[in-house]
This record gives sequence, C-alpha cells and structure tokens, in this order.
Amino acid sequence: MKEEILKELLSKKGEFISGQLLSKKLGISRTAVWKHINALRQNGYKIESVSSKGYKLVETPGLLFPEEIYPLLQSEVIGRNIIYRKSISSTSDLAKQIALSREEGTVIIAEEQTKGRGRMGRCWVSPPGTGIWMSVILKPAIRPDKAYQMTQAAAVAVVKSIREVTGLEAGIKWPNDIIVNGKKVCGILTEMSAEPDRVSYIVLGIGVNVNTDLKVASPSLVDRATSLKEELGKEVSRKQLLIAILKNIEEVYFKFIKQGSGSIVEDCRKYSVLLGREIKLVQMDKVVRGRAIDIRNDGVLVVETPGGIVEAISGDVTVRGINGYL
Ligand code: BTX
Repeated sequence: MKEEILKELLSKKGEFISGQLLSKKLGISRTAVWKHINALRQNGYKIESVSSKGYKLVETPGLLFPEEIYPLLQSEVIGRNIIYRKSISSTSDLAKQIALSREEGTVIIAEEQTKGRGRMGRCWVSPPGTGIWMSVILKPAIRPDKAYQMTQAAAVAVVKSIREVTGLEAGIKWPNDIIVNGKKVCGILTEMSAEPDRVSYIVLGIGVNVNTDLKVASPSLVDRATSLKEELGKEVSRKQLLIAILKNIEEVYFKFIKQGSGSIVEDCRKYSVLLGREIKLVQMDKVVRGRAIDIRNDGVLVVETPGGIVEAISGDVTVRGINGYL
C-alpha cells in the first residue's frame, strides 16, 4: 500500500493530492493513509502536508526503493519482484538462499554490500548509495554446460544500457567485465545450481560503479577501475540505469532462450574490447599469450598463439596496450 501511495504522489509531480482522494482511490481510511505517509517519511521521502490541500512529495531520497522502480519498469519478468536491502553482505548470497522458492526474474538489490564477491572469492567493493549492486534469479531450461554463456548475455545487456543512458562507449572485456575508456566499471558473477542434465537456477550478480568515487572507496583500484560519473563528468541516475538494465536483460535473455547463443554473439563481437588485440589469458593452470581472433557462436574465445589456436570458456584476460593492465 505504501507503494501505491508513493505511486500516486509521484504521478502528481510535486502537486498536492488530498488525503480524502487518496483514501477513496486506494480504499483505505485516512488514518491508514497518514500512517503510510509517515512510513515513507521514515524512508527519507520529504512529504509536505497542509490540512486544506493534502500531501505533496517534495524530495525523494535518491535510493533504489522498489516502490520507485515498479512504476517505471519496462520489463515484464525481470524485476517484477524486487527485494531491497539498505545493507547486505552480498546480494548473490541472499539470491542463492531463496532462489528455489522464488520466481524467475526476482531481483535482490542493495545500497551497500559489506562482503561483495567477485570470481574465485575475490572482493567486490560496493560502497553505499553509489552503485548498482544486484542479483537476478533466472531459471532457464538449459544444460549446465551452457550456463557460462549467461555471463555474456548479461554483459551485452549492461553495455547496451550504459550506452543508452550515458552515451559512453562501454565495451565488453570477455568474459565478464564492462570497460569504459580502458577501465572496469562493472563486473558480472554468474553462479548456478544444477542437476546433471539441467540448470535449477542461475544467479546473475551484477555490480556497476555508477557514481562511486573509487579514490575514496578503494584507491588501489583507480588505475584499472572507474565509475560512470568519473567518465561522464556528472552524476548518472542509478534509477534510470537500473530500469534500462532490467529491460535489456529481459530482451537479451529471452532471445538467448528462444534462439540460442548465436542470437547474442554478434553483439558480443561488436562490443568486445579484445578482438584483434594481443592478450594474456590466465586460466587455472596455464597462461596463454596471443591474439584474440574470435568469439565463437557458443561464446568460446579463440586465441591465436605461436603454438596454435587456443579456445577458452573462462579465464582472466589482460590486454596489451590498454592502461598497461587491462
Ligand atoms: P572479478 O573476479 O572479475 O573481479 C574482481 C576484481 O575486480 C577484484 O579482485 C578487484 O581487483 C576488482 N574490483 C573490486 N571491486 C571493484 C569495483 N567496485 N570496481 C571495479 N573493480 C573492482 C567481477 O569479479 C564480478 C563482480 C560481481 C559483483 C556483483 S555485485 C552484486 C553481486 N553480489 C556479489 O557479491 N557480487 C555480485
């Protein structure tokens, strides 16, 4: 109901709406309206009340409350259910705990992660109120050995969203980083639970440095990480970017499910910052140096080395000539 009241206030765009009209529209008493208004105030919404006029929304707290996201959603499945936390250890940890009992498309989003994770137990810096730290629960009817391709589907969705919202030329550093001007702005962590022949669920963990000040949050990262605000020179609306990411995940994901990975690979190639470049690929037990020449239809990276062609489905890539690191 709080959500319904917020929706009404937002739709008034700074005009008053009477308590009587709210109570009539929503079928609740005026006292109940007043209680919900107070709950919204406690969440940081500035709401003016004048006895003869009613209520007016003056300022929103700039947080990613579901009540503000739902009315703007452009997706039907992804983000229809949002679980919001002000602070959490990791959105992906919660997503994995609840995935089996929740429907596909459920999103867990937090203002801050205290134990944000990257791949192989690495840390993901996620300071409060500055980024998009979220996990999406997916339940695709695919074989477990195809799940790694979800990372690339998500990468395409995030790159498109960043380009749409900011105009920045974001690119994909295969397999899971989004890069702007040679530095990482987003990381994607795909985790799954599966039976031998089918995936039970996938949790797509996505971390985007939107307005994050890495100089403050993690000075040791500034030579290889950046934020959209830093690159654009002005704040970016997290809400607008989140709506775009949810929309694009939905588009890319269902295309992938219906038409297979071939449907997204053109975009993977188009946005790749690796193709044609000299790279170093570090895998668990080996290091490969060579030229990235293709991303195959199944998402495999093809590297031409002096010893022949190497194909990879995962690994850490650094590119010669981009900031001496990436
Ligand atoms: P990754 O293993 O490719 O990258 C992790 C590495 O990236 C770290 O070791 C560090 O060098 C660098 N790094 C850490 N924090 C940041 C940051 N904020 N910006 C840029 N570089 C950074 C990438 O793993 C996958 C990250 C997924 C994060 C999401 S957030 C929501 C979800 N919940 C969760 O715990 N993880 C995912």
